[in-house]
Amino acid sequence: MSAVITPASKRRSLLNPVVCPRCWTQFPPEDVLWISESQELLGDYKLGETEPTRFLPTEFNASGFALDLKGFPCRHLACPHCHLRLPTGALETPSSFMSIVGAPASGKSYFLASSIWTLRKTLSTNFSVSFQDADPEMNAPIQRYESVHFLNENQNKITQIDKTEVEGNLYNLVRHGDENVVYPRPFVFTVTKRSSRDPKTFHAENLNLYDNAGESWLPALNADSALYPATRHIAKSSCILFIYDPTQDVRFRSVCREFSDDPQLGVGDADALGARRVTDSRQELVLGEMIKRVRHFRQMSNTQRYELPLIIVVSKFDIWRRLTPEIDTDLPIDYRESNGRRHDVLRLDKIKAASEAVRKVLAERTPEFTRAVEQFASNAVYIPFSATGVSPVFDPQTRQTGFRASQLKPIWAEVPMLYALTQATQYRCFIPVHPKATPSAARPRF
Ligand SMILES: Nc1nc2c(ncn2[C@@H]2O[C@H](COP(=O)(O)OP(=O)(O)OP(=O)(O)O)[C@@H](O)[C@H]2O)c(=O)[nH]1
Ligand SMILES: [Mg+2]
Repeated sequence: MSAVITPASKRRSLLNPVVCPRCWTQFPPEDVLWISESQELLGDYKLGETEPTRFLPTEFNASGFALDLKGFPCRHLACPHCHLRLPTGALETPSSFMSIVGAPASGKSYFLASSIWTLRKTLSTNFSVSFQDADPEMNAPIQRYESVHFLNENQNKITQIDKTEVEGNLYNLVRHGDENVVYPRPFVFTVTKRSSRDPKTFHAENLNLYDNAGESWLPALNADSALYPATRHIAKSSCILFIYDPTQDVRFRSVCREFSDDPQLGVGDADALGARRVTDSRQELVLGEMIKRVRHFRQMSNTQRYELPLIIVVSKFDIWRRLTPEIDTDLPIDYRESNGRRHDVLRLDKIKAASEAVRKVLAERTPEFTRAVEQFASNAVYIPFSATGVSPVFDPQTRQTGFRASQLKPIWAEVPMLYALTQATQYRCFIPVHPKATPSAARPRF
């Protein structure tokens, strides 16, 4: 259920329970901690000496902001369990989660950069949905991803998004008793839409996404644990996006070499191979590990099927698109008219048609993968996707590998997330869908 915000309701209606997007603990809103503002109030027993002190307030100012021990009004809230800062609006706006899963170098970070960048525009232009950083400071890493390619001053400079590490600035360390627990940092977006029934009312949801390192999804003992719960958002997520990279499979690579010289296929200049972060993970094993974790954290039996949406995002479509010439890569967005007003709809029939074409190609070459997907999930869809639309290039002079902003042409960059938003129950009212094309006679003339 999304938060309903009306201008008349000056009093805030609080969620109960609130879900922390950092440690996924549920807590009543009255337990929330405030973060001191005074520079003299430093030190928190869970976060360390340099962090502002967290506290349960006893005094508030006239605007309802807690006063810290030095009398300064505070702005930020923290989770009572992990003490990490909560995104703005966390007490009023429900949190929902989507999990992005995939092997190292499968394209997860590029997926995030390219889909968030395009979603910001498409959601507002086509669907009158606002998609904003719930807390720009928390979302800084993803803004950096977007800037690397889409807002680069020098459009010809070769740049690339770095590999996601298993430690560093995408994680927070929290002391619980004698143990340190490392939580992944969420990227939080507030998705807001005006109600069609009552234009004075808005629906809002906080969407939480995480950029895990591929290593955290591998079937290894310490890839995810109680002290390193890097992937446990999967227990909460209303939709899983599994990034499948065909170039990591030798059977795909040999076919694609016939028409592509992308360095990830192991062709061309040996130096340019730097462009291919060699991993060759067996992706059906990564899928198997994900299934194991989903079953464990959701307490599902081995025979129970997963009924929430599972989207297999088949990445690097620019390389393998020749295998599916029937896929129409125009955006699957069309328009309808009702009561003399035009509104855009997502064409599910085009997505289903693309899914069938992609599934056929995968089932021919990697049948073990499609079989595992379909045994597990009753609601699986395969969506082709390219974050860049072109292959990485290698500059022998600077010895740099990456992409030039001027050459990027993402393909269906926003489609997997748009589809996910139509499937996750929390967002069903945000994007209208339609099962078929608008008859040409019904199309508005301009
Ligand atoms: N041709 C092509 N290459 C891509 C595309 N997207 C990503 N790549 C390449 O794939 C590499 C890996 O992509 P990442 O997004 O960093 O992969 P990741 O899944 O985040 O990897 P980890 O951080 O190691 O888990 C990049 O360095 C790019 O060179 C694409 O759409 N087309
Ligand atoms: Mg990454």
